[in-house]
Amino acid sequence: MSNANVTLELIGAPTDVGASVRGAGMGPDALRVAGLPEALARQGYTVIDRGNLAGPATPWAPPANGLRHLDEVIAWNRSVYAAVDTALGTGHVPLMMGGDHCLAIGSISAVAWHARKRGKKLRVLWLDAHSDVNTETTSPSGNLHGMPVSCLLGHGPAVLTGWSGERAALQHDAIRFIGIRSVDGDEKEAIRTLGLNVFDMRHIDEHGMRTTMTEALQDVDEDTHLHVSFDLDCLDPADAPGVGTGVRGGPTYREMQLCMEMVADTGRLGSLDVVELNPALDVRNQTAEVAVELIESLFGKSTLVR
Ligand code: 4U7
Ligand code: MN
Ligand code: MN
Ligand code: MN
Repeated sequence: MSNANVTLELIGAPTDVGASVRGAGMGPDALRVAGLPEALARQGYTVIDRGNLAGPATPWAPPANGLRHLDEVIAWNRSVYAAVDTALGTGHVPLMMGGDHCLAIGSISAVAWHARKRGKKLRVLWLDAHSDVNTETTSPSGNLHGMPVSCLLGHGPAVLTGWSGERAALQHDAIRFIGIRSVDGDEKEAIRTLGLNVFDMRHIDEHGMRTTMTEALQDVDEDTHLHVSFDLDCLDPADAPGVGTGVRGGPTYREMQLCMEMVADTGRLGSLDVVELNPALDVRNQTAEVAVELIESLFGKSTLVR
């Protein structure tokens, strides 16, 4: 299928409701300023920018019962779910521009519903410095951007689970984590008991990005819907300073390029989240520009004809 027959639908979700550092709400516009729609159009895709979704302001209240801004997180995720559901229902590829990572609850729940309806095997690549598998009882912060994986596995607060039509949007073996290097004590326990597939930085150090991605993509086949949830703090902060919860020691720009190229090579990418970009902490929009270059590779841009 030529790229022109693929419609990419950009969906902005300008909120920092799940985070503790302000600024992720400016992410969608920073990606536009960095030229994301034009870059994808240059690759021949049909690109529709849906603009930004609306939702409640962030109250900056303390957590209640272990959860900060739960009502607002629900509202934003409902909007994201509806927009991603509409895009997939039209046969488009949704590209959700956050916003913080709590928005993956709505986005991936909608993706899971559609994958199941079409009899597709769903695989999720979670590119992140963090494992985001806290719950309201384990989270040291109460911030919901640290809990989306639990919600999607059916272990989060009841109001944020079951959106895909099943208790768990994802089975434990449907998600692969890449670039992890900051895991809270109780998250380590959860990773072990849930049997999650974590390719942490030590794994990438020892085996390299190429072997890591070969392993992570090993069961992706022609019946697979592949979703990438790209938290920009996965990258080393030297390359991507514009994030709220940066952690030293991440993949370099080149390693991340290879990761994206290997995903593109599968030809199975069906949906994408780009989250946690914080323009308030960025240096001349550098992180947004890096994100655009990586997304170009993710959608198949390469230096040579292959
Ligand atoms: B992100 C944290 F305690 N684990 O739960 C938490 F270190 O979406 C950070 O990956 C979560 O950026 C980071 O608050 C969430 C913390
Ligand atoms: Mn993160
Ligand atoms: Mn994250
Ligand atoms: Mn973050």
